[in-house]
Amino acid sequence: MSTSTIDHSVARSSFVQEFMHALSDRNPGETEFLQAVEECIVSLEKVVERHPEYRSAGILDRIVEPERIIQFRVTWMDDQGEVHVNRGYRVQFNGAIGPYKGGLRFHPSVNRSILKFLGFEQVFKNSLTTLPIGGGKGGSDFDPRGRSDAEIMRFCHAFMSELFRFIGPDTDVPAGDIGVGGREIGYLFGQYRKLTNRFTGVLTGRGINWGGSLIRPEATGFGAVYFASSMLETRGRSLEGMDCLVSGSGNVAQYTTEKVLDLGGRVITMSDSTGYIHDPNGIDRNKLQWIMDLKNNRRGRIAEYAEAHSGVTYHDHDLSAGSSPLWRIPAEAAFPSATQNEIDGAAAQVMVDNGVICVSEGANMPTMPEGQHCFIKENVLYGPGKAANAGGVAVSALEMAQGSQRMYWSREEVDRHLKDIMGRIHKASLEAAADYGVAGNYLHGANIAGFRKVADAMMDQGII
Ligand code: NDP
Ligand code: 2IT
Repeated sequence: MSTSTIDHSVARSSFVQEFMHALSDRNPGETEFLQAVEECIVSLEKVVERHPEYRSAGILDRIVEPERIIQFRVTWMDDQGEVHVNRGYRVQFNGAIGPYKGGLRFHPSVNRSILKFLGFEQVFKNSLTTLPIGGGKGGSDFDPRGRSDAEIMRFCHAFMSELFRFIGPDTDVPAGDIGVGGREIGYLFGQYRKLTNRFTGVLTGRGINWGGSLIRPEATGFGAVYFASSMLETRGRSLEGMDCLVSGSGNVAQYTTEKVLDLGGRVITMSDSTGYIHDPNGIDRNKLQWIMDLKNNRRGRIAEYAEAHSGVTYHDHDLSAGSSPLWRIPAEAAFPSATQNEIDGAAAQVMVDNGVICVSEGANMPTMPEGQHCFIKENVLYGPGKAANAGGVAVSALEMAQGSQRMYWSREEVDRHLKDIMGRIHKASLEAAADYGVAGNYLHGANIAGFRKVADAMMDQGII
């Protein structure tokens, strides 16, 4: 047991201040990346105090520097014959424990900072899964909204025409993220196969007829709910009968809602980038199916849900102006599942005041630092994204294993592995937190548990 404990206060130690000062000088303007690192380094300070060998081997300085960043031009033609140029990226952040692994995001907000924050988080998350995968992330500032199927296909083919040189089943294995689902993975895989003449497990989230895994589409949302259940269990509670807030209405939000229903809870909100719906009667299975059709096939706005169902209210929100009013609706559990920085300090305080006792992050870094402090101070069961949403990448790694074996596992078998992995992440996070004197703090616990395995692998491999 350590004698040193981690400081919960907002005030930063001089070690953290100096580290962040140097990092921000080296990475000017990369606010999301700096935020993700700071959130982690506060936990790691105590680890390097206990393990001075990490400090002398420069592990912290190395772990915040991506091993490689690739940036490329993506040129494509729209349906009217107009030529467009987008930026494509792949951040190969850390490969110490396995091939780089992480999603591709297609969204107009994508830039180096966002992909570096996501890649950095992915290193710790992938380590927590206990599976042999390093961390990476990629994507483009391409905006898929309003684009035809043919345009999406041409963009994906153009994107892969550059990316294919840098990835491979033992090198770097991308998957989906915001704006990249089964359809896009199909087009990306087709182009990779054409260019290389190889059918390999170079991407995950593949279709079930061409190397995909059952439960991969469901895995992130299911996993976030399994994680919430484990957290609630520590207080003798369950999701049964609980009102839950879900944000987003994409892949993660949809399967979070499905699993909450399986476990007897009620989801009363969902959202998209333009607004949110509040359904006090709860989104039942039929209504969820309706949302899946709306979002996955018709590609419409969540506002349409309020027009099609009675007793539902819809409100616009402008997320650039602050957290969505969605978070002001009284509930007991919350599953932020849209994007980063959705919950600020004020929104977190309102959630706590209104009865939220459990927050499980399906999205990556959805809670801002002030919000995290509020949840921890108020003793909320707070599951940070790198632990709570690790189910998606975990089942991606199971897809890689099935592909290597040329085998398919049943739904039940994959789901059993997923539950087991989420349970182990929960346990490892709790144990690491207790070991460092911050029992019950999943944020520090996940950072520390994820870090140790990568740091030890880097030590074993020498100064590279
Ligand atoms: P989808 O593209 O399927 O859905 C994203 C949802 O979030 C949509 O409802 C979208 O609204 C909304 N959204 C996206 N960007 C913004 C924004 N800037 N402001 C407000 N709303 C926004 O993505 P996923 O469900 O796959 O991803 C959601 C989150 O989960 C992300 O943080 C992602 O990194 C994380 N994640 C995803 C994993 C996966 O396996 N897919 C694994 C682990 C984490 P609209 O429909 O209007 O675009
Ligand atoms: O953020 C994430 O973990 C993902 N987008 C999934 C990555 C993956 O490789 O399945």
